[in-house]
Amino acid sequence: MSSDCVSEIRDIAREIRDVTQDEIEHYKKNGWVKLEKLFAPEIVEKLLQRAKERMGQDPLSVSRADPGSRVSDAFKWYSRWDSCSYHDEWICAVSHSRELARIATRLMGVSVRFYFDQMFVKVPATKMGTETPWHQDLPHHPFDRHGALGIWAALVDCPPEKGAMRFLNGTHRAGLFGRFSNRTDGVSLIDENPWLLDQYEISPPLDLRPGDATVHDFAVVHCAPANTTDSPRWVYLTQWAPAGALYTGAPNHRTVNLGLEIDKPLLHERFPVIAV
Ligand SMILES: O=C(O)CCC(=O)C(=O)O
Repeated sequence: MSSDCVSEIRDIAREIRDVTQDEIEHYKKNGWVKLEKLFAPEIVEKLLQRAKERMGQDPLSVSRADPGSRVSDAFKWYSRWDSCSYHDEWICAVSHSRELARIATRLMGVSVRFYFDQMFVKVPATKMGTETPWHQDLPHHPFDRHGALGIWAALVDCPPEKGAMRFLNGTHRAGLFGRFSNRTDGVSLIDENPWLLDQYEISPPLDLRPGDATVHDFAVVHCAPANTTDSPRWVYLTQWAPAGALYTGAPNHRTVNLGLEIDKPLLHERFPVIAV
């Protein structure tokens, strides 16, 4: 990539806006926040274009072993391109930008480590894009502490019927309830803990425009409805961890076979601390 191109990307990254104090307070209180117009239209267009080039207009997942090829979707309800910034320098300049890291830092309140990114495409329900059951992210990740978060940015219009997420306000402080993301028995976190619906309010249905995002704490209980529209829900997700979090060894494809040491920070080129 030429240096001109890199400086053009840096300029684009400057168009990722900062968070306001009200948004930080909403996030701390509820464990999630909606950030309207987080990404400028130029960024959204290019992210979408690159995602479609790699995944196809009628998207399939990108193979982790061979990022040049497409494979059927392992989890059926969405197609994904994992670690896209690792395979695309333009995306990397956005995902690893100070601007995005600053948002994660200000919401988390500590220095942050880039953890992962992904094109996350829920296909229409007629093609298996069914609901994402209630779950927390944190039990699936190898961190010794709370704080990690995901920035989930819509690249297309994303009304409730296309699968914009719902959150149980404040449950990031309610404790951890276990691993429910990849269950095959159909049991969701709420099936085992129905009392949560009495004690915590469900966030309102969200209607996101391209470039709007929701940010959520890995510990907040959340879900997403099925995509009942006839087109794919294109989303770009980045995930961030507290820089000081220590690796616990809990299995996750993001960290497997990277030589990470238990009880040490995630010292690896894939997980840089990004100063803001
Ligand atoms: O996009 C979805 O359907 C679910 C996303 C989610 O659970 C997450 O990003 O943690």
